[in-house]
Amino acid sequence: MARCWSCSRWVPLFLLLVARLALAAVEDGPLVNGDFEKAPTNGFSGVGDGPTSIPDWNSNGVVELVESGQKQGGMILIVPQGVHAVRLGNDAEISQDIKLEKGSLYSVTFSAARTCAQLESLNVSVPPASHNIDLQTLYSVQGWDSYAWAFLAESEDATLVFRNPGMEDDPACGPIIDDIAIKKLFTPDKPTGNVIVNGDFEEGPWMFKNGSLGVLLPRNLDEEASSLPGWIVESNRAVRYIDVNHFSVPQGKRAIELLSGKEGIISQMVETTPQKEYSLSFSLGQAGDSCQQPLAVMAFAGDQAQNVHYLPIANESFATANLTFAAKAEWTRVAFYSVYYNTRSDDHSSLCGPVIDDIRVWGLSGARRNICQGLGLVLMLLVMVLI
Ligand SMILES: *[C@@H]1O[C@H](CO)[C@@H](O)[C@H](O)[C@H]1NC(C)=O
Ligand SMILES: *[C@@H]1O[C@H](CO)[C@@H](O)[C@H](O)[C@H]1NC(C)=O
Ligand SMILES: *[C@@H]1O[C@H](CO)[C@@H](O)[C@H](O)[C@H]1NC(C)=O
Ligand SMILES: *[C@@H]1O[C@H](CO)[C@@H](O)[C@H](O)[C@H]1NC(C)=O
Ligand SMILES: [Ca+2]
Repeated sequence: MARCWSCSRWVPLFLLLVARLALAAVEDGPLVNGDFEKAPTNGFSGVGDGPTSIPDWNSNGVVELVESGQKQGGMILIVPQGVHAVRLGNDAEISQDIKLEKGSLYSVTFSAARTCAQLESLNVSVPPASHNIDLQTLYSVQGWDSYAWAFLAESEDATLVFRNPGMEDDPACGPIIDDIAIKKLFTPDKPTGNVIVNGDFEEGPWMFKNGSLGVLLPRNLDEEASSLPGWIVESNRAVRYIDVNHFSVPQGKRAIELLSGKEGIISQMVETTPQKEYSLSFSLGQAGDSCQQPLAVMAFAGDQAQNVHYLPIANESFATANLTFAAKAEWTRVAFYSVYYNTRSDDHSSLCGPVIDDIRVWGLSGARRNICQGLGLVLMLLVMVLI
C-alpha cells in the first residue's frame, strides 16, 4: 500500500517534468544572441582583426564579427541592425542548436547583406531541410534585406545552420548576417464560404517590430513548408511581406507587396467544383512607401486573367477588385503578379509595387445545381422514352 502511494505521488511530478521538457521548444522571436550584440569573452575590442568566438553560436571556417562603420578596401560594411553582425567567409558557417516541436512548421527570419562578390548566396538549413537564398538582387537601397525560410521540424533536437557556399578569390568577401528570429507557424482554417487559405496574409514569418523593410519571401515551391501558409512563391524573385507598423495595409496587420513585375508571383491552388462559377475578390492598394505609380496587378483564376489598376478613391490607400470565373477542374490556380516594375520615387532603386490583401474565392450559388437539375431532367426524359 505504502509503495503504491509513493509511486502514485511521483507520477504527477514525472508528468510535470515531461511537460516542462516538451515546453522547452524554442519560443517565437529572436534567437539567443540572434543579433550578435552579445560581447565575446575577450570583448568586442578585437573586432575587425579576424575570427573571434561568438557567444551562443558554433562556427566553422572564417566567421568574423563585424562592426558598423567598419571599412574594408574603401567599402563600408553594412550592419543591418544595431552595431554588430557576422560575416561568413568561403565555405564558413555558423550554427545554433534549437529545440523544436516535431512535425511543426517553422519559419526563420534573418537579415543579410552581400559584401564584394556579386553572386553571393546563403545556404540556410535545419538538416535535412535546406534552401539556398540568392543575395544577388538588392531589393532595397539600404544594401541589406530580411528574408524568411520555412521548414518542417523532423526532430525535437535540431541545428539551424547558415553557410556561405561561395568560393571567392578574396576570402574576405562573403555575406553578412544579422537579426535571426524563428516562429512556429500554423495553417489557418479555411474560413466559411471562402476556399482561400490565409487569404488575409495574417499568418506568416516573424517580423521585428522595428524592421522597417518588411520581410522578403524568396522562391519556394513547397506548399507544405511555406513561410506564408497556403501560398507559394513560384517566381525567381521574391515578394515582400509587409506589416501595418511600417506600411499601408488594407486589412488586419499584414499584407503582400508584389515586386519585380512578372518576376514576383504568388499563387495558391484552391479546391473547386468543375463547371461551377466562382468569384475572386481582393484588396489592391499602395504600401505608403513612395512607390511610383502606376500600380497594377495581373490576377489569375483558372483560365481567367485580369489586369487591375489601382485607382485611389478619396483617402483610401486601397480599393476592392473582383473577377468571376468558371472552374474547369477540381483544383484551380489563383495567382498574382505586378504588371509594372516599380521603384520608389525617393531613391529610384528600391523595389516596390502594388499591395494585395484580403483575397477571397467563393462559389456563386446556383451554377452547379442548375447543371445537376438539367442532367436530372434529361435522365428523366430518357427513362420516360425508354419506358
Ligand atoms: C545546403 O548545404 C547542405 C549541407 O552542406 C547541403 O546538403 C544542401 O544540399 C545545401 N542546399 C542547397 C539548396 O544548396
Ligand atoms: C530594434 O529592436 C531591437 C530589440 O527588439 C533593439 O535591440 C534595436 O536597437 C532596435 N533597432 C532600432 C534600429 O531601433
Ligand atoms: C482626406 O484626409 C484629410 C486629412 O486626413 C481630410 O482633411 C480630408 O477631408 C479627407 N478627404 C476625403 C475626401 O475624405
Ligand atoms: C465586382 O466589381 C464590380 C465593379 O468592378 C462591382 O460593381 C461589383 O459589385 C463587385 N462585386 C462584388 C461581389 O464585389
Ligand atoms: Ca491582411
